Amino acid sequence: MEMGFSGDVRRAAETIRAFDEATIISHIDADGISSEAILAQALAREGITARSVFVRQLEPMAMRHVPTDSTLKIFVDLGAGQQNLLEEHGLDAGEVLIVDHHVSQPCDMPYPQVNCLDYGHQKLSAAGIAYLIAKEMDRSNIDLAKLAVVGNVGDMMARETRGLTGLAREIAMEGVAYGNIIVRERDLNCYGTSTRPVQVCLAYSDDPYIPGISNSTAGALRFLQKLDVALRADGGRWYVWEELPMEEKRTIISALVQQLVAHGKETDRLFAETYLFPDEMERTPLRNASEYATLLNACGRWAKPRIGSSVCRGDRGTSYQEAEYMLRHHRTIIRELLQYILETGVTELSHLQYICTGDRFPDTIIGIGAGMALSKLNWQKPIMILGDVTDDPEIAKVSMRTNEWALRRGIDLQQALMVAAEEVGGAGGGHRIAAGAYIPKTVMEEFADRVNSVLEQQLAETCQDDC
Ligand SMILES: [Mn+2]
Repeated sequence: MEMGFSGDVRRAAETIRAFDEATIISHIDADGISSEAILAQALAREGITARSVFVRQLEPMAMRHVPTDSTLKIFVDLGAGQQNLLEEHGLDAGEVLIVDHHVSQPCDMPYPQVNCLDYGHQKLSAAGIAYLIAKEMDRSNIDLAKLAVVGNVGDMMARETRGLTGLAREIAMEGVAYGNIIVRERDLNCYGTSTRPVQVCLAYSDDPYIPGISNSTAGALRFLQKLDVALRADGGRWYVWEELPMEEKRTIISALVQQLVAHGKETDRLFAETYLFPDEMERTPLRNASEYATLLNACGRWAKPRIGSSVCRGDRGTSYQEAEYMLRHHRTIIRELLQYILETGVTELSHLQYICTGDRFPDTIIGIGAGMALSKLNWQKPIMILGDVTDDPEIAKVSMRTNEWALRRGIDLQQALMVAAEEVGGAGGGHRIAAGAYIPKTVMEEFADRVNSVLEQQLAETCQDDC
């Protein structure tokens, strides 16, 4: 039997081929939606009928959407950490396939699973694995590499390394070979390079923070006007970064480097590898991986993952219009959340900072808010946001975020939330850098204290070994 990750991928493709019908159970974020779209298309091309079920989280309540029928149940971007739930639901090992990149839960039932974590691939998302399975089913599925890149970028696999690495990057290069991806190696590390006027793009970016430019559209415009570059097209429209000639991009980047150097700042984070999609319409959020992923996240967060999935499958009509509307709405609410956090202020404990947002914002976006707020607050302390859950008045949703700096010091949010949530009768999970939990609302403050002491312990343990 072929061993290793590629063996698992091959067996998964064989399992899928053995069925005529499948149910794909996936997560509502960009990675989950792109994973579902990859598998749904690969299955359809193979003549396998597939129905999709999207869930916010695979918890007991959500299990009722999982059918107990003769179809193959493919759990993607979830399932590894909830195998006991599958067993309780009465699912047999022969009718399940788990495609996941989250920490696996021990389970008596030997569910077949393709999980890159088991082989040390930390920087590959579920969409990447789904793509590898699709390609194993048929080489012609190489066109789906583009969606795998969207999923990987959406799951932050490129963020800390400022570009995809390992298998995720190999997949991007397959898209380059196919022709629907362009990789730009040392591009501007900025969000909105396909849709925002250059000065807006620069002003909205604060990583790295550039004095006089970050957080100031007027400042960014003054900066650009001093350079010899054309900022407007015929008719007065502002150019977006992506459409500037290479030479002008170089002029702007070297001026930005000078600006950073003049303030004694590092210039590394000014650059990142970016992924462009030349087959999409210019100046739309579908033109690059990070804006495409945000569009899918917006669909999921507003309970319309199927709209996102249609866009992934090529609908550029009604579904795309609806998705774009949700993206605009999404940005407004996130901006309000960030403002709320900064204006209200966080409670600082010794090893974390937290804030309760109550019912002001939907629980589906507080994680994004946490990530954005971290860079504007004390970045050395992980941030925790607690908020109400729409459909359960007794439960609070917890979202935590930290950074690579803290990970290197031994912080593991997944472990901290899992341990602390279990103690109060809740449940937690996720990744070392970003994790979440559901807990009873009555114990929010004790919970924050408890997580604080787990984090303290994690740091102490790492220091014993290394310091
Ligand atoms: Mn994922």
